[in-house]
Amino acid sequence: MTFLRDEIASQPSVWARALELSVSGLPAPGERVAVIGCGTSYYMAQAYAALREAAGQGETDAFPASEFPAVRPYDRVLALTRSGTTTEVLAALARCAAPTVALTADPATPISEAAGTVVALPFADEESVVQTRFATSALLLLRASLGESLSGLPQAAEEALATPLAPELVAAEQVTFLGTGWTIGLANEAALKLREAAQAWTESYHAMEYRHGPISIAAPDRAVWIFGPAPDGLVAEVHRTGAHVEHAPGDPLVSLVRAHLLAAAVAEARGLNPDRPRNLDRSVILAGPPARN
Ligand code: F1P
Repeated sequence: MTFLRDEIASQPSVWARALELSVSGLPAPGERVAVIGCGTSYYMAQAYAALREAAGQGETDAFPASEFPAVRPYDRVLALTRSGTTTEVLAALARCAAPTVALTADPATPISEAAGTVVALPFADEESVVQTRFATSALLLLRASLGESLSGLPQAAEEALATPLAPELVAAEQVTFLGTGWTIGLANEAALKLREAAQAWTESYHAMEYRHGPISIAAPDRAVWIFGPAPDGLVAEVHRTGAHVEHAPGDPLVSLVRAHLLAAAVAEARGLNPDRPRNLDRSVILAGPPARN
């Protein structure tokens, strides 16, 4: 058993704990908000930003922390960081004029000095370098703050964890993940998970952009995984390429948990330790002052 497997499996109970939290300091309706993070945390920022804006709660932009445009007049900046130590996140917060809030697994880190308000999810912290449950729990908490009713998701995740993956997915030589709106962030995250944990060849696209070139990659022994609603005709079109299509009904965040399972399964099939991915640490801590934009 790896930490990654344990942490993936713990998501139903960790999600239930996240949903019990009552937090303050998160963006209020009507505020103009920027959400920043790096890697997985950036992809969760993308998902939340799209959901918040779609919910009519205000203009919301997501940026990789390194690209945060500090000159723009935001009402609040939200940073996501499991470790609380990622250099680019700390540097971006230092340049913010607006009130800042950070979501972290570890408040005993520099993030607590850098952000005006800290929301901690220590019970979602992880041993594996590869993030799963912190990211999904943070997104769940943020979705709940938008007024979504999510009490059924822990049970749905439990069922998803108990359902075997299609053998075509585990054997696929390449997987492309697609999304629309908020699920673009999930597609990006799923693709990153397989690269980190399993050194797998993955790609991710906006679903409607997929026809504009990337579909050339689809072929037998490859797979396409669609998060959220599939654009009209796309599933049939991908089927015609011979690629396996994965498109589960239900909440797309639950589908992301199955992508976690795929990352673990492919790593195991390749004899890799997904807890300690090649060339990767728990967080990126850069020496010297980070580049400013
Ligand atoms: C962000 C991150 C992770 C990545 C790796 C390096 O960390 O980029 O997404 O998987 O572990 O760090 P954090 O700011 O959320 O701690």
